[in-house]
Amino acid sequence: MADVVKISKFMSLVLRHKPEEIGLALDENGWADVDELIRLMNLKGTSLTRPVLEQVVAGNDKKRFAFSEDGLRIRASQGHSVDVDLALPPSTPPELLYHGTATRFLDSIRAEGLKSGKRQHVHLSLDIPTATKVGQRHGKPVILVIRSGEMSAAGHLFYLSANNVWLAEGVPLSFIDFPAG
Ligand code: HQG
Repeated sequence: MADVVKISKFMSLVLRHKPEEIGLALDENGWADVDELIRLMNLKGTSLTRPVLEQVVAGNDKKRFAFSEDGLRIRASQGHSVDVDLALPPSTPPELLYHGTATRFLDSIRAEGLKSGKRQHVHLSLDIPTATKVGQRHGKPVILVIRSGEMSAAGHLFYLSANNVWLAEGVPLSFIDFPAG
């Protein structure tokens, strides 16, 4: 099992951030050829076969990766820093979404809103427990409430990733509710 987690982490690196690490080509929509991925991962010392890859994709806790319909290509469903166009259609978000962050970022967020930083999008969660886990990765977690319905009505676009993460290009301050105190 540990191997599966290790492979998944390496796949996140190459499919979201550094395909060049193994010499992999991503197309403009972020897809990689499955056989090529397997070949190059093996060349870099990660033993990977199609059945193991299928296990990594199906068993992944956050469903981070998806195969194309014909099963010939694979991509990360969100989280990219490389410039790819996931070609997701804009979707109408629920009235509220949540962003988990760490207290140490609050001053900056209060000054400029949520920025996507190195990634292509700001990631928003459907519920508070998920947002709390996201925030915990950075320090003491704090949950911001995003008035996404209002923001969408004001013309800002939202996208829903294949693994149910809401994505926005940024979140202006006026749509963020900070916790009291
Ligand atoms: C913060 C994981 C200062 C932002 C998760 C966050 C997610 C600002 C950090 C996915 C800021 C960026 C993404 C501003 C935003 N000033 N800090 N103006 N605006 N920030 O890791 O959302 O496990 O790039 O609050 O589950 O934490 O990898 O984004 O704390 O879906 O699949 O800057 O990664 O998924 O951190 O996480 P990140 P994130 P995986």
